[in-house]
Amino acid sequence: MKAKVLQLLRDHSEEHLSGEKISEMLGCSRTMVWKYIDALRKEGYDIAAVPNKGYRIATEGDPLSEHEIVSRIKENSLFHRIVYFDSLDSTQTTANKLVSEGADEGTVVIADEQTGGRGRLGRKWESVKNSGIWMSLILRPDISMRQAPQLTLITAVAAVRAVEAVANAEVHIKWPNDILLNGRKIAGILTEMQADPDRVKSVIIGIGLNVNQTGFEGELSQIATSLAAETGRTYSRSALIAVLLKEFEWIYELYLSKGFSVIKPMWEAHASTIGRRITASNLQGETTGVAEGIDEDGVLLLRDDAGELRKIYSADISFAKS
Ligand code: BTX
Repeated sequence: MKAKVLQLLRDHSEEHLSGEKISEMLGCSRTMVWKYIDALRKEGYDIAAVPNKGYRIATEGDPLSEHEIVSRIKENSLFHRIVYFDSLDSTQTTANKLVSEGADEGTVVIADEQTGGRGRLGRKWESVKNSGIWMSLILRPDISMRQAPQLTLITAVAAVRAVEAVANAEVHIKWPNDILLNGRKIAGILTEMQADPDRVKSVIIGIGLNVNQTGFEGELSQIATSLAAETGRTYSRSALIAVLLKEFEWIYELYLSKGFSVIKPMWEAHASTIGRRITASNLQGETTGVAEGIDEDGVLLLRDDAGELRKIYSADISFAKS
């Protein structure tokens, strides 16, 4: 209900909304409306009350809470359950626990801070408080294990579209899971799955997106960036989360009904890897050549220097000298 009050105030931020009107619209008593407003104010929302006119919400900062996020998500969204924490070790770990307890598709775990945020191969993902989007989506698609990596590419398309819509910035995807703005990493995607030998049981997609950081230290100062650092303004993370989930939902549904071939051109339109000379490093070693594209499964096709077309299933990519 707090989310509904918040949504109403935001939808009418140009005018005052009386307690009576809010109580009518939400079907609760005026005393309850007052209690919700009081609770929102205690959380830091600037809600003015003018006698005989009503309530009006002032321009917001960037608060993050379950009702703040829920208030921005459309009804009947695939993402019907938001599980929010001020601080977590890793949203992936919590999502894994929820999956083992039977959490259904469309559950989202979000934290304001992660103390043990992780990337691929056990790498650390810096996730400081008040600055980024650290979230994990729980999905239960009816796909084979071979198809699961396609979900990383789908998520990358959704993330790029969301960032471009909100920040009007041009963002690129570096295969498979890096999102780059002006050549630096603003987001990473970590896809983990639970599977039987032939079918996927559940997939947890972790998304880390740097939003309002003003800078990075140490090793990250050379490779990472945030939306705020690149565009010179700050963003509402909850609004960006809502756009990202909306983008993800329709692309995911399109994928489930029509297959990856429909998503492939959308991914290619944003890929910075294709046509470039790159080095792919993985447990098998290093391969340098020209990235020719991805195949129908989302596997990277790399023409190596001996002219042979190689399939790269997973690797770290760096751009090589031509
Ligand atoms: P990755 O293995 O491709 O990238 C990890 C590398 O990225 C690190 O070794 C470091 O060089 C760099 N890095 C670390 N933190 C940041 C940052 N904040 N911004 C830019 N670069 C950074 C990428 O793995 C996948 C990351 C997924 C993170 C999400 S957050 C929500 C969910 N929970 C969780 O623990 N992980 C995922």
